[in-house]
Amino acid sequence: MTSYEAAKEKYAKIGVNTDEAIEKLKNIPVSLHCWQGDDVTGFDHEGPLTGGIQTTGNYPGKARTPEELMQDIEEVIKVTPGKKKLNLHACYAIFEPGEFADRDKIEPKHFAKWVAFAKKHNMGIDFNPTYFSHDKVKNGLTLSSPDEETRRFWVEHGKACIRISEYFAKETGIPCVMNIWTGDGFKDIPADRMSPRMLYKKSIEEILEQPFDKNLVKVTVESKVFGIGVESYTTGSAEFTLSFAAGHDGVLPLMDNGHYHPTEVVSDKIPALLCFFPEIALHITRPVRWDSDHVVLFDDETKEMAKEIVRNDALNRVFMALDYFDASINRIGAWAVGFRSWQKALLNALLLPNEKLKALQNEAKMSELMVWQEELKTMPFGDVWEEYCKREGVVSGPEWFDEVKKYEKEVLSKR
Ligand SMILES: [Mn+2]
Repeated sequence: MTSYEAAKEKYAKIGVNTDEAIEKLKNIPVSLHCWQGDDVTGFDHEGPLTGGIQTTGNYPGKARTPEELMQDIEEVIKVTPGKKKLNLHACYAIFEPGEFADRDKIEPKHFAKWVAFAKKHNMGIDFNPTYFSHDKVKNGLTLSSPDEETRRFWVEHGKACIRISEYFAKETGIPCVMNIWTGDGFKDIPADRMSPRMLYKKSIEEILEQPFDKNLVKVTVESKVFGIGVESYTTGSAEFTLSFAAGHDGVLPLMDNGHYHPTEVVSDKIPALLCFFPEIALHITRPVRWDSDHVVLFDDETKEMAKEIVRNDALNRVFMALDYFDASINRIGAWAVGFRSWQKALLNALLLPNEKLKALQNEAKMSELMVWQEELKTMPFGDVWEEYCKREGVVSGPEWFDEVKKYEKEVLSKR
């Protein structure tokens, strides 16, 4: 008997079918963020990353061109199991030599190479307007700027991104999640907290005037609590974005783990929002003290988030995307650890006897529930993970990193 067969029997005894869990996991798309490969730089500008976000570290070998970034993504695909979607930011537009289009003028053709890449790997594409790292960010504001010319520029950017998102959906045959996030806010105490929010509301409403098929483009709005240099006030706060999504048909709320106060957890917010929204979206990351965008690990909160999605039968209602960037370690290793961790969290959730646990709660058998929850932690999860990786054609143990080391030696170290 193999270790997998033994594990399968143990799980069967608690009413869990491991083969079914593996089959289900294979087909759950998770969005892989392109920006881990180049520290959120992109290809449409020179200059630093701005807008309240920051990458730390200067590990050698970062991708400098679209070709390098695509090559790196292929390396991540090699060492990670599971179905993927590609997540792009508008600043990753690819221009021909001598060609340039500013953010308000970008077109589908500037992303044709990404579409070809996604098709090659059977991936859908998600998209994000880029409201940072640009000289039209005026006094830290974009969509909530009181300067009409600035605000209009960024509204036009949003509309251009809806057109590009629809192009992605049509080309790949898979709906595109388009996420609106801005770092708009103030470093110090503002004199007027409401006017920027009224402008932000008006701006997103104007972006949504762009005609599009709501089945093809899922517009999401992401909240934030603060950013670097904008510690005192964020226009797109949790209450703002949640209310906006609730009040606008076809707009989904997007929650990022790092965008709440440190004792708040997204795992508890997922079921709260599922009571009201047909669909929601997530940016899965790991905040450490602040919105630090650390690599996702197979830790308690990550596990809890996956449990809430799986046990509420919401796998087809929650759009899952990774969103972190670490420049202090091998970027491909960072990418792959995060993707593998979320896969583990989903598999872990799929291997729980969720109906039994719910029944214990409903019968108020709380000591028995605690006993079960603790005993389940030592079930042979690793053997099922190993089998899943095997079926997906990737290495299950730490040896997967050998491939990344080889790639670092042969490719990254020569950049
Ligand atoms: Mn995010």
